[in-house]
Amino acid sequence: MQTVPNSMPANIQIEDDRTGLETETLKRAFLDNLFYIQGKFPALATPNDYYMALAYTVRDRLLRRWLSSAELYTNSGSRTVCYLSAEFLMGPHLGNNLINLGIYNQVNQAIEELGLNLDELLQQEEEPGLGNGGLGRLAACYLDSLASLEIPAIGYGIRYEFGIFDQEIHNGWQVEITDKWLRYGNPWEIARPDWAVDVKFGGHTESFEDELEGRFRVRWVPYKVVRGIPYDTPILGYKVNTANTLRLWSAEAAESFDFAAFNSGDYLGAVQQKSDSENISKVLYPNDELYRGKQLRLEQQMFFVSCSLQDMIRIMAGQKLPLEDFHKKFAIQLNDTHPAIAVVELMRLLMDEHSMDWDKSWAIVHNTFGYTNHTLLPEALERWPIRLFGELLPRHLEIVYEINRRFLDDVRIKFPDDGDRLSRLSLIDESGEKYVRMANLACVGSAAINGVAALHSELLKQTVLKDFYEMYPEKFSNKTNGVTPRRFMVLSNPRLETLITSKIGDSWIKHLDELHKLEPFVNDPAFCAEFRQIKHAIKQDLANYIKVKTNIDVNPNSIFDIQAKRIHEYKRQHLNALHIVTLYNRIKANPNLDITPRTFLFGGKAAPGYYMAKLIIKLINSIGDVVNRDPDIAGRLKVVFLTDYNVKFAQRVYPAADLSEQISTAGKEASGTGNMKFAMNGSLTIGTLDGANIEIREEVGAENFFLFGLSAEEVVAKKAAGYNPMDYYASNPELKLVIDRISSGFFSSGDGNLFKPIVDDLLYRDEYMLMADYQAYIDCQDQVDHAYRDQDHWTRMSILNVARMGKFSSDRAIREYCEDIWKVQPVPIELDEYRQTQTTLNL
Ligand code: 26Q
Repeated sequence: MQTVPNSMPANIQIEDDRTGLETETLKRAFLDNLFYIQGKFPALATPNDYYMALAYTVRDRLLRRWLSSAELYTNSGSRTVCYLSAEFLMGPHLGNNLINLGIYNQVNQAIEELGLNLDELLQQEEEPGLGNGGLGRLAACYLDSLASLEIPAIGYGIRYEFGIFDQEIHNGWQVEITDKWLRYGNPWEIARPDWAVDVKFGGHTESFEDELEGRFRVRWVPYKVVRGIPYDTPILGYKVNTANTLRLWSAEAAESFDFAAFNSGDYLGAVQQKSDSENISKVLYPNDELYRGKQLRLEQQMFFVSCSLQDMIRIMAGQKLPLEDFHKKFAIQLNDTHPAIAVVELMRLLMDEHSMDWDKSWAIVHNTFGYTNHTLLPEALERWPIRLFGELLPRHLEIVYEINRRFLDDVRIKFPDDGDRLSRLSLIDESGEKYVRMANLACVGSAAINGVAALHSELLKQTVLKDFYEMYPEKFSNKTNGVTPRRFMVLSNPRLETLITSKIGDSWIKHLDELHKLEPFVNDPAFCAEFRQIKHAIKQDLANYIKVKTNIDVNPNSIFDIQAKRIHEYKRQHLNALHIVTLYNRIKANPNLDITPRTFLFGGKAAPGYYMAKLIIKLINSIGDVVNRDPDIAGRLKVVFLTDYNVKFAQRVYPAADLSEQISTAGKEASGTGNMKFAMNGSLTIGTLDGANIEIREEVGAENFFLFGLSAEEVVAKKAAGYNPMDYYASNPELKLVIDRISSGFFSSGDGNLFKPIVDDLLYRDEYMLMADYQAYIDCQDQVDHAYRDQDHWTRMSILNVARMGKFSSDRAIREYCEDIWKVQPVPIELDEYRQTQTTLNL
């Protein structure tokens, strides 16, 4: 509530309908939006109309923060972080904004008094699934932390018309459905067509002499020009006034280009050009098992990178800042190599469009960028065929060659007479067909290079980026990933949040290390009992949901054993499946076996072109069909494949887990972030020494973590010594029985061929060493079975996991990036309470 200034009598207190937080005001604003924005009387309104009315009501309440933040960043000399990412997997905005604005309870009450249910309205939101998995979700968590830490930041990406596909399961197989997330409109974004920019593609270059300075210059005559329209979404910090911007670019035809064709009578040609242009931001590429160089993908990367860099230059011009200070104004982070073309595009913009010379431009460029690597799989490294690259980006290829020439000169000075090293470091792969190597470009063009977990950063230095480490050791560091506790604890697990806050206050939400204060409560029986009841209630909720969705009954007293992540051979969902078949076989052989009841839950999408991953989904569903129907098994094992795993669903799943499966082959998972979300909600982890699992185990204590399997070093050593998976099959009768059951057609209505690709791979290749890790995994699962029988002890381990997960807040990760890489400081936002009530324009 605010006092209205001067022009009104001072004693009147009113609340603005667009900002007020009293229940009556919220109700009035909601009904107003329903009427004036959705154009509906309540009697005709659909649940989606109610959701939209509430979304606009909330958006109104954050606009003042948003515009004030933007204004202050423009007027202050602060350095701004620009997070360039081809993916932002934001998840639903409404609930998160209620939490971060601190108005969840008020809004809940207002909605209730209107006879509606807030949870139901929250479920209405179509989530913006503009990412594949970990990398895109990490970008979203980092935006939350940047805003919460009051750091000026802009997230730059692509406004895909279709995000990650929706998954359906037909007869056990994955079927992909187009994700039409914009179908009912998006209340969170504001288009800013006045800041549109043009991006050139194709054509050729011409050199000329600069008339004024007599310098050699290059002009790029493109074949086509595409216009990028920015759409802005506010990103609120948690209980601060900061609201940063996520700016996503949508592609349109550049009008001036259609005209030429139009005037010459080629109307259909002009329309074709228009639709070709719009294709660029049409669909998110699903990540594949293999890197494939698709032209449209390179166009997407160039498109959003060029739009974003031009936007930064526009911002500088608006502030009358000299371009020489670009690196002082902006720190740009490359989220993997997907935006790495930015190194070249910034050179081009500075030299060709702003007449700067090479040395000055290069000094700016390599003081601007940081590069985060997210993979150790060599087959996943991006590289573009020279021919494709040169046809689409002729000027960029010239600049790449020049960067490379100068870089290799530096290499020769540091490592004379080392031709092999030169060819490994070169930005151009010349071993066969020629390629531009994007990771090499990112390393040369960046001041800082980091991996995403301690092990991953070490392995980077020893393997894929070894030569770059030897060339530039000072550029390398580790930044272990983190996740936002606002979305993944407060919003998704309100019962746990309330319990924790009742004991230690609520400052842990901003300072997650304070969860340590929970440790003494492991000796408080009342606390433990309450903690256990909460977990049980959440499991019951998920069980109800599963019943509605799949008609499968699951027992909330069973162990909820969950593996939720993209389906990939290296993540080894099929190792989990081998365990299920092992237990099944044991019970069939011994119907009175004493075994702790378990529910195996899987969630995750397979890349549409990744055959083995799709077959693994079919295998899990096929095993489930048999296990769930077998009366001998009743009450002991259940297998459920949770269809269409996404952020919204993940928020239900993490809090309900007892056991979190993090079972990748050691050395393959860069970090993992689901592992963190599970553990901070009290699941125990069964996992390998891979990615961030190692650090999670260090934090929570080895005695509160189920470790198994080969280490990364052992994996390498075993391969070097000549790995033969068949040896394990031949010498382990239980494993042999499992494999034989699968290949016999037992789970595939007698079809012995269906799972042959999986079986043959395991027996004759087994790149991810399931056979080598099988027995250790089974033994470890037996320990889990026993541990779960002592519920008091299990609960204590679970509480200690929550209490010791503070390190894995994305706030910690972002603080490290700010200090070590970006060199940026917080800029707190002061709100001028009265600005938005002005009735005259002070221009
Ligand atoms: C590349 C080229 C063409 C089309 C698609 C892609 C593509 C898209 C997305 C390649 C990779 C991705 C996503 C990778 C990813 O999510 N990596 C994960 O990043 C997480 C955050 O750092 C880590 O925790 C995971 O370990 C890592 O697998």
